[in-house]
Amino acid sequence: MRTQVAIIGAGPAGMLLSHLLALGGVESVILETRSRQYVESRVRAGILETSTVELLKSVGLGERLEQRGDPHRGIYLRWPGERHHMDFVDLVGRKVWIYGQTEVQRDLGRAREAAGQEIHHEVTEVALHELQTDRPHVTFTDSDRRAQRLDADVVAGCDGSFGPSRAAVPDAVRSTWERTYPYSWLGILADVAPSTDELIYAWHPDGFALHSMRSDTVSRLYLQVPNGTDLADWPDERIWAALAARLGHGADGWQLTAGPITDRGVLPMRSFVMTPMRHGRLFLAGDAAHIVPPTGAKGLNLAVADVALLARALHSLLCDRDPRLAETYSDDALRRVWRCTHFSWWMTTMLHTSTDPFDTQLQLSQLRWVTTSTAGATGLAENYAGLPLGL
Ligand code: RFL
Ligand code: PHB
Repeated sequence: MRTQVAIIGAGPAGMLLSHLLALGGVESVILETRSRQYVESRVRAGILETSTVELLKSVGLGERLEQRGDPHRGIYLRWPGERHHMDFVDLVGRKVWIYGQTEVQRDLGRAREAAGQEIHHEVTEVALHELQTDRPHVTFTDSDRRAQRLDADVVAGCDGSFGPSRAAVPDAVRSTWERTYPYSWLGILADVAPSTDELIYAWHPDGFALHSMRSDTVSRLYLQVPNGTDLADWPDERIWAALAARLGHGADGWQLTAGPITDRGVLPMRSFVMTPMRHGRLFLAGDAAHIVPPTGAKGLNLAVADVALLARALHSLLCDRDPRLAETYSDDALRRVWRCTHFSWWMTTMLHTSTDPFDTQLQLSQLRWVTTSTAGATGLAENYAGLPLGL
């Protein structure tokens, strides 16, 4: 098999890249270890920045997003005795949208299917070769257990945090930066109308809690829990009681309504960046190159921002024989990556309860500052609602 761009991974980064490349007349083939059904039903991100929404709309992926996406003006920040609304529209003129990653993934799946995109699902043994030549190739075993070889001009590593692309960059030329956190999130999806109109981020001595949502009838909620938490120790009643206490049920008449839990999981928190995001003819995008803790709602948006840059760079490289954007891709993408890495770390360390009493006082001081100072609030709003693409 031969194509222009071999894309590894059919998550949002890989699927959107194939879509943008096709619009510019560049061919690609996607390889994915999971089934389409699995990829489209993974419950993950929920918040899209303005620039993500604008990009999706501008490339014909906005129809369901416009019908079902729920624009929010901002978020609530809460801690015992305090409740503040941060209005991003007033502060920086930008909104955010509630639109699940599952929906984005379905929109991409339908669009690529309609365009006849070649996607090999349920492949195994994906390996990257000859990345430093202009004839790289990828070998894999297809779903019928046949060994295959895909030749390409370029390989795009969009295979998330556990894929083989990142590891294909030799240790001698790569640098990694990492921070692990002493806590995880226990996340639930529940068949109950959200108890809030916009997201609530809550600091509480027992630990952080977040009230998010997917629709008028489905809520998404998270609790800070220690690393290594076993879901078996968290029956439904314990989850709802902890959420009620941390989110402030009963304070100023606010009530949290519980409901049947339909999905649950524990996810560790990690910050990770690998540089450069390019090695020869291999280009990394999304979680394959960087991971942020979810507190800033940045992971999916950052994957989209990488891919917007990468599609343009590959178009110039392959259609105009102009390598300049491909050469600067890593540095260009990393500016936003580090901004989002800092913001996600900052939101995480401001909101997750620490055992150090000094840290606790700093957190409360920071919360008071961002909720009472226009300068502080604007900084949070600008980062959360997201910078325009290209910055
Ligand atoms: P993905 O989505 O992980 O896709 C990578 C794909 O590669 C496949 N793969 C392989 N394919 C071929 N060969 C191999 N050897 C392969 N190994 C793996 C995988 O099966 C998969 O299909 O990475 P991508 O495309 O870079 O997208 C990144 C986003 O998925 C991620 O950053 C976000 O979900 C992060 N995130 C959030 N981001 C936001 O912007 N806003 C949010 O509100 C938000 N909330 C979240 C989140 C992530 C979460 N979890 C579970 C990690 C909430 C959660 C709970
Ligand atoms: C979500 O809705 O899943 C969500 C929202 C905001 C975050 C993280 C996750 O910061």
